[in-house]
Amino acid sequence: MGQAFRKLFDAFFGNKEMRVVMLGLDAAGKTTILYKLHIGEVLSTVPTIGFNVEKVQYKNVVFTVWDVGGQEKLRPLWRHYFNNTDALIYVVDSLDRDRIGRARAEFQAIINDPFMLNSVLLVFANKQDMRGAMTPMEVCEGLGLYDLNNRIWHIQGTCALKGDGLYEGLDWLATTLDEMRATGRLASTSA
Ligand SMILES: Nc1nc2c(ncn2[C@@H]2O[C@H](COP(=O)(O)OP(=O)(O)O)[C@@H](O)[C@H]2O)c(=O)[nH]1
Ligand SMILES: [Mg+2]
Repeated sequence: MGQAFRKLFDAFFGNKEMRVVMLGLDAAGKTTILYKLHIGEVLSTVPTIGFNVEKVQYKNVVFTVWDVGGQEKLRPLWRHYFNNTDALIYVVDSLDRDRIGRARAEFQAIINDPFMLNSVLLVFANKQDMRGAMTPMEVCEGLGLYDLNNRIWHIQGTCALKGDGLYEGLDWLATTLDEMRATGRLASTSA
C-alpha cells in the first residue's frame, strides 16, 4: 500500500507544493487513513490553539488532519490551516446515521469558508465494510453534495482498516489537481 501511494504521489505531485486538509467528525477514520497511507511520519501536536492537529508531509505534499464538530468557538482558528488549501478530504463514518446531520453541518461550514472556496472536495464514505453502513450515495445525499454549485467534488467508498478505496480517491484527487494546475486554478498557486 505505502509503495503504491509513493508511486502515485511521485507521478502526480512530484515536487509541486500541495496542501491538503483531512477533516471529519471524531471516529470517522481519519487517523487510521493517515497511518494507512504510510507516506511519512505522523506528527501529532496539541498546540496552544486548542485542538489536536496531526500532520504528515511527503515531499512537498502536506496533509493536516483534525476532528471537527462540537466546538464552534474553535472554528475561526481553523482558518490558519485553510489558507491556500488545494483539497479537502472529508471523512464520514458511514455507519453513524445519527450524526450524518452533524457531519453535514460541519462540512457545509467548512466548504463555505472564504478560504476554502477554491478547494476541491474528496469525500471518503468510510467503514463500507460494516453491515448497515450508508452507501456512498446516501452519504452524498446526507452531506448535501448534490446541491453544490461550482464545486469540484468526488465521493469514494472506503474501508480505511483494509485500505480499500483510499488509492482510488487519491488518484482522482491527484488527477484533478493536476488538471487544475495546468489551467492555473490551483488555490496554492493563485495570488
Ligand atoms: N470497521 C471499520 N472501522 C474503522 C474503519 N476506519 C476506522 N475504523 C475504526 O474507527 C475508529 C475510529 O478511527 P480513527 O481513525 O481513530 O478516527 P478519527 O477520530 O477520525 O481519527 C477506530 O476504532 C478505527 O479502528 C473502517 O473502514 N471500518
Ligand atoms: Mg484521529
